[in-house]
Amino acid sequence: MLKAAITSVLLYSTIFSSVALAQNQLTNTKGDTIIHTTGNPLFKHLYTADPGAMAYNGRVYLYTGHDVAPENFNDYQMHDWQCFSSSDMVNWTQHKSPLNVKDFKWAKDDAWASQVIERNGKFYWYVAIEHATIPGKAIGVAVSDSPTGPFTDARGSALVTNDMTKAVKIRWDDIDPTVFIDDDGQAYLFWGNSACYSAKLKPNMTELDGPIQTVKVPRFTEAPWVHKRKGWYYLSYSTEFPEKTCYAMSKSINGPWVYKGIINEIAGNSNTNHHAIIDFKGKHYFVYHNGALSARFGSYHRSVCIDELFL
Ligand code: FUB
Repeated sequence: MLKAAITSVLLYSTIFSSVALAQNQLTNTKGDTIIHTTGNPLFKHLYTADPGAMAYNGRVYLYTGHDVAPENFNDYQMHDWQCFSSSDMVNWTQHKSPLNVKDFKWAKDDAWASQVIERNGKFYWYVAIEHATIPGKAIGVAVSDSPTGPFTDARGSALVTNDMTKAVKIRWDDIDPTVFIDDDGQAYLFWGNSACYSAKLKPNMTELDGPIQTVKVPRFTEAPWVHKRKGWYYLSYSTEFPEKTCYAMSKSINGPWVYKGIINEIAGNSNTNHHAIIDFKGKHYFVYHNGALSARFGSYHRSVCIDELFL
């Protein structure tokens, strides 16, 4: 019953169902940009990717990657993250970019997928970046007193590096961090590519608290997201390649996870399919990206979209 409901969700659902290629209306105020959106993709004046979303104090905060590769370039170029906020998901404020790979002294480049979460009035931004000295991708965490920053490196070193994970022998398995705080206050970090990893976080949110586990879910590619509803844990993630978004359910955050099906089919014109799930003002939303704004190379020129999610 629940499976049928969640899998019937997304493709054409919602408050933002059509792609409108007109430019956004933009107004500048004090360094922020006000954007009146006209449909999906939300932002048409820049490329946005890998959304992490957070509902906080009556606003949705959207944290995205930023594809800046030249139009004819067939690879990622990503150096900073973007932050948008809105109280109605139609009128958005684009805040000055609060975080750049240069804010992590140990990092080389590649501002890949990320997520911000609030705990005790502080905001923790978990990011994937290429490490400058330990070969491979790594996970860092920045902290701020405000959801719009400024954010600073919370540790001065990576939280996870490629030499800490051994389930697959690739240099990009430590990407796509997501953090979930359970009802008892225990925080968990999930991340991965090709293998899905999880670990407890200490209450300070900046240190692992125990061993790294490998999470057993079928056909895991990347981009995990964890949420809980009515006593069930949901682990949604990107599967196969080009990617779809699927989900598994469990009665425990430690699994076993039972595969349930596809939430979102292959994203138009993009090999990747990275998502977030939030509740806002009594409704559920699925936040994701596609390649709709780019005629060629949409996989490297992505754009964030939001659909209502029917659970
Ligand atoms: O944006 C770079 C990578 O592409 C992300 O880390 C993955 O989730 C995929 O979207």
